Amino acid sequence: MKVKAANGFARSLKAEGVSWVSCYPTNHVNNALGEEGVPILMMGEERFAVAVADAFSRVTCGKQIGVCTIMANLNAAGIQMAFGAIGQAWEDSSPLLVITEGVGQGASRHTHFDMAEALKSVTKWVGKVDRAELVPDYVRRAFTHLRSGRPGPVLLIIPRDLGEYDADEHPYAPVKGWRSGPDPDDVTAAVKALLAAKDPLLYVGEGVYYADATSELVQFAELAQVPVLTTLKAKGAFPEQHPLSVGVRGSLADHFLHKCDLLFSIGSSLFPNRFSHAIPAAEKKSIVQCTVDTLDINRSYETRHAVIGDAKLTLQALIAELSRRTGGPRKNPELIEEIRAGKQAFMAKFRPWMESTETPINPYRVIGDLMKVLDPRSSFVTADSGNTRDQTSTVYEAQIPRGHLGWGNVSTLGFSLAGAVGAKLAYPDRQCVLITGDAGVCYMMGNFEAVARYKIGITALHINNGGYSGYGPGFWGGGHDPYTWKVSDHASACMASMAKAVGFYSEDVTAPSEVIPALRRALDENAKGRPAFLEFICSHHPVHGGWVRPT
Ligand SMILES: Cc1ncc(C[n+]2csc(CCOP(=O)(O)OP(=O)(O)O)c2C)c(N)n1
Ligand SMILES: [Mg+2]
Repeated sequence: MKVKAANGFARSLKAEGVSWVSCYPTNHVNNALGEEGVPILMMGEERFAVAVADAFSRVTCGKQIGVCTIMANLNAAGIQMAFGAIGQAWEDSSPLLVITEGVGQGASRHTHFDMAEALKSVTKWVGKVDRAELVPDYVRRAFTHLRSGRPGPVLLIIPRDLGEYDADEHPYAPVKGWRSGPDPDDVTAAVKALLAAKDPLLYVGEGVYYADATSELVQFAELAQVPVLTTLKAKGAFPEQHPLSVGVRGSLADHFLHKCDLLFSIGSSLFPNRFSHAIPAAEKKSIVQCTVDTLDINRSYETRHAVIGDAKLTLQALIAELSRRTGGPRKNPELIEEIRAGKQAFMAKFRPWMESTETPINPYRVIGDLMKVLDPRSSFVTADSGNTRDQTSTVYEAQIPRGHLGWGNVSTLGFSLAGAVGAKLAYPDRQCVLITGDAGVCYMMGNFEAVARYKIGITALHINNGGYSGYGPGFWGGGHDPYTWKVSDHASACMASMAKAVGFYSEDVTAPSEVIPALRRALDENAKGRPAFLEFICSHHPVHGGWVRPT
């Protein structure tokens, strides 16, 4: 049976289990999706359309692929606006599928923007379909890249004028994706190094999430009896209430990073970016790096032992080898006590801020109260760029896989809204909350209408501290950019009113005693399918607990 190329494409997405596509006009594929019964989510602008699809891939750890369509034909305005969002997915290795139209046959001389070329630097693969019957081949190839190896975004260009093909002659079957397992000799060497170390530390990256290996991780950590630190992107991959968890950042993470003589890494690039730790005195430590991508080996540090392969297969092999050598589970009560005492000291420092009754409200109070209201077993929290990320990632305890979404080198303002929306679409039964600052709110407001229109019941917490606080004076002495920090004077700009005007439930919260009741009211509204926005009038309170830098 003959089918138009764009319709054949829409059917292959259906076969791949794609349940919705986030969109922005124009793209001829949008209509084909409508005709084939694939729901489209029409967003407020391209960057958000990309970011929601990206976030969906992230929170489902690539089990479901987020797909978006963007305008890019003779008018490349859409893809130009989307570039930043695709760039973020690329730097954070997120398996995102971006669909554009491209220019028709013979029309390329009219355009100055070569989108395939421009997007190559931020994609794993670019495919341009140039004959209708090649649609299934290209989709097959795209999903192979999306489901195998190191994740990353893929761009498919599907021109408008391809015509039709015969779907019986060119059928489509979904792609499963393939994994590779580690070399047994490397596994043995890694386990020997682990057993020979005095103070090993397990350093966990997002690869553990994508390999669906969080339970193997717990098993391995308990067997090895080692402290476990996760990157910001991997927060929650190891339950943070576990006696072996040292969290993401703060005094405990700091202590064990300095103390360890062996850093045993799984699923991390170990690239010391802007929002991760460097390995202090790395030249004096042994590094074992288990990763799916050889690109990461000997990249930032000398890797003494590498184990190349999928994190789940690697952890299974490590568990088997370690059990064989140790005869099964051991206990390390001194280590457990060291972590317990360290957590107690950590909390002794933060609790006064998390329970502060000062006004304006201390931002840590908002996070502390949020932790009292949310059920950690069935919720999702993400934070935006700025102090909100740094304050949340330090004290918020993520207890389940993807109970928190963090990111790597690029943390673009406003992404937290996409993170929460992606999470709510993936896990409708979870309470999904984003924490953002004054800059983040401005970056996301144009999309509130779409979130309300689709009845996506998420809650946005706006920490209004009256400034771009990472930069201002009064926080860290003079501030590094003191001329550019003061914004969001609540007397002249009320973001909660704006949110209300486009359909959100909203409140201004000025009293600490009102934080919990307001959170409850917002979550109740979410349960009815209405998004909520709470604007907290907060104090200028600095971030405590930083990223470890080289010694
Ligand atoms: C798209 C983008 N542009 C610029 C930045 C740099 N940046 C990081 S945080 C920030 C200001 C954050 O201010 P606010 O949202 O008020 O959060 P606060 O730190 O005050 O809690 C800026 C400009 C960024 N992360 N993303
Ligand atoms: Mg601010």
